[in-house]
Amino acid sequence: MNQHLSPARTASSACPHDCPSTCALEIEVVDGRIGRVRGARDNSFTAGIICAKVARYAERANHPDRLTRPLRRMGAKGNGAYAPIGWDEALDEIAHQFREAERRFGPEAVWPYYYAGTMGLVMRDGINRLTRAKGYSRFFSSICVNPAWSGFMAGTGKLAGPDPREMAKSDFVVIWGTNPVSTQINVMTHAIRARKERGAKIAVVDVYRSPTMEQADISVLIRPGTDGALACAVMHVLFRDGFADRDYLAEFADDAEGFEAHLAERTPEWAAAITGLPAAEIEAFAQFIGRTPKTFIRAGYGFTRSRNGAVAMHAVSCIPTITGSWKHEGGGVFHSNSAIYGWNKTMVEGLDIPTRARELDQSRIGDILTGDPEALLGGPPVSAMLIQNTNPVSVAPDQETVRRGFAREDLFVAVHEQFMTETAAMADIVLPATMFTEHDDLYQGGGNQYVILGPKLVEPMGECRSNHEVIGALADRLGAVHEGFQMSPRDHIDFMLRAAGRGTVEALEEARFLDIQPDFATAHYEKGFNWPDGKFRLKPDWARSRFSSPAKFGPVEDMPAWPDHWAVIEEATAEYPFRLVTAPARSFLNSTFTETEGSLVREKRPELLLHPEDAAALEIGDGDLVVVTSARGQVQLHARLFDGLRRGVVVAESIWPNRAHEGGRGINSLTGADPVAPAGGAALHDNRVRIGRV
Ligand SMILES: Nc1nc2c(c(=O)[nH]1)N[C@H]1C(S)=C(S)[C@@H](COP(=O)(O)OP(=O)(O)OC[C@H]3O[C@@H](n4cnc5c(=O)[nH]c(N)nc54)[C@H](O)[C@@H]3O)O[C@H]1N2
Ligand SMILES: Nc1nc2c(c(=O)[nH]1)N[C@H]1C(S)=C(S)[C@@H](COP(=O)(O)OP(=O)(O)OC[C@H]3O[C@@H](n4cnc5c(=O)[nH]c(N)nc54)[C@H](O)[C@@H]3O)O[C@H]1N2
Ligand code: SF4
Ligand SMILES: [Mo]
Repeated sequence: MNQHLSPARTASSACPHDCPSTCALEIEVVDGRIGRVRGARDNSFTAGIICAKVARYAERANHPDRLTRPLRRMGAKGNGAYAPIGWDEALDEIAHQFREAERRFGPEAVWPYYYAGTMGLVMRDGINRLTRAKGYSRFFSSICVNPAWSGFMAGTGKLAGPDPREMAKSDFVVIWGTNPVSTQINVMTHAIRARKERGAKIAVVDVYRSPTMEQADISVLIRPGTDGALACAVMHVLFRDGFADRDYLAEFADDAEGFEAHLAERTPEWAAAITGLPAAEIEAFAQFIGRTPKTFIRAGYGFTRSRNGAVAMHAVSCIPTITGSWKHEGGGVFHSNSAIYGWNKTMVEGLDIPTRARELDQSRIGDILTGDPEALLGGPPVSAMLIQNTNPVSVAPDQETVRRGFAREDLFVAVHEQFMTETAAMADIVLPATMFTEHDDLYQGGGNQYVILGPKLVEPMGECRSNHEVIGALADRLGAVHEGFQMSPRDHIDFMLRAAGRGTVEALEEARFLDIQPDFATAHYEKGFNWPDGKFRLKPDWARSRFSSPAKFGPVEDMPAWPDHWAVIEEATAEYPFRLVTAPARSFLNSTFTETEGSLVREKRPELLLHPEDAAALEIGDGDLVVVTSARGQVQLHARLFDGLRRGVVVAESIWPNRAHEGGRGINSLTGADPVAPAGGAALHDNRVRIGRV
């Protein structure tokens, strides 16, 4: 026994990762370091369960490869040579380069870039305060949620739905286009509760036999990008067989007659040809939904990462409007609760600072850094960046272009990171960042309804500083003025809680988390959907999407008037006969955890799941190295023969670093950055490819 160790204590926190579960955590703290991490049992959504990768978080937090000192690049870009420097020197250099960029091209030449590596509202979003105060180019966030959210809001008018815990009270749980066993484990807790306590059946709609589909009673295995067709055929059957709730439709839908007429030709046979799912299975699935008023659809993000993703999400969200299952406890569709929080972000993001600076699209970072005039919105080049909480040189689509952009000698990049990611390795200045247990922050559930405090539990490792500290220090040097820069993270948390009428930071510290679930009538749209007439939009107005940006993305004018199979996906061709999906790997979280041994031993190596009959036709054997090519690039992976796919569909569980692949090119060399209509985003699972032997 180590005598000097202070006794372990257990502290409460929130998982900071970009995961809809937002688990409430209990963390052991021993001798100034974190130890075991468990799920809070008394949090009714987390219910004591967390994923394996966060349960072994000590491995990541106490990792010997963590960045602990600011670094300056020594040799050529990307050659990996860095020398430690002091914080003042590093911050002075960044400020100098930002001023220099501004002097040459104006403030829009600086582009602060961030994403959701931490979901803490203070640490994630504070960078926007600096952006606004300096008039830098704004950041249009698009890579993850835009197709899904714009699609969901097209019908309901609001990004919220039934209490996600109600899944346990449903009789039919439909897990649609998400793989919760890997990506949000707590959905399974509630789904399995429904099965155990009520004998509910669980259906999974996916494009491969995912770990979640392994647990399903009903497997709905379709081709990628065909969910709109499946949903339409389901609704065709619901109308045809008398499962439509006509009274509900009369009160709560815009044009049920028009929609029924539109669906007349969207038969199960029609959908079978598109989805690859036999018509009899579509019939059976639809009948089950029709006969089960308490059908709870849990719609994920995966199926929206296609060029028709928003249309697909809207189509799925129409199903309970046809059956009226929104009315029932344990019925309806749930996707995200983001609209229930209503935070006042004025202090964190400096929203009271007027700015007319251009908004550059996150997903098009490759085009932007390589000077595409359209992606630059006609403005100056981007010549200086600060990057926090994201790793675009792994995760961004069109990776070949991204890498060319980052290689530009005239581009200054500062990366604030916990590890030497592939993005950090392209930086001129690297700054070491704290982890969630080393700073205070506030978290909200996307897939649940909790507000959770994540307090500072241990001292930062080495010289690590938080995002908030870095933004404040740069603001000082750059003369950026806003009250938010004078506030501590706890002040910010307190401000947001008070402004939302949710008490104070001290009270939240005591309570640990707050359940802010809206009442049943609100959550189930009993008083109507979020439109002036209260009617769900079966026929959406895509041109006036209720989403964050007034700008239009993708071919909005071509979007179908009604839910449909919108044939804008990258259909296979003779040249590119396969459809590739880059679904999340269970032991990674995007590109996070690719540094921990515990995840690497489980994921082993970058693989391509390939149907045995397709493999035989290509003379590819299990374990063979194959080369996968799209119009955008080439990647090498090892084939794994797997029969849980429709023929012609391949899956590469992601996101491995580029450098983990033979040949040094990662999966996003294949994906495209062309925006998904109507609100932008990347069609990461919508790729036509060809496969060959190396
Ligand atoms: N382990 C792990 N957990 C994660 C992540 C991770 O990378 N790894 N990422 C986190 C992030 S950032 C997010 S946004 C969430 C996302 O979590 P989810 O909502 O689960 O969405 P995805 O993980 O993108 O996709 C999940 C499933 O969608 C399927 N899919 C792909 N295309 C189609 C399609 O066209 N139709 C249908 N029906 N299914 C399709 C994939 O095969 C996969 O099984 O997960 C978070 N949690
Ligand atoms: N092919 C393919 N590509 C994808 C996806 C896919 O399914 N397939 N998924 C997409 C999706 S949904 C998303 S959301 C994106 C996500 O992609 P990213 O935003 O890049 O997510 P992560 O890879 O987790 O990177 C987060 C980084 O933030 C760092 N970080 C964490 N906390 C902090 C902090 O407090 N401060 C600082 N300074 N840094 C911190 C971590 O060390 C990590 O390197 O990837 C997208 N790319
Ligand atoms: S399931 Fe998601 S929120 Fe929960 S611990 Fe794992 S990564 Fe974090
Ligand atoms: Mo995401």
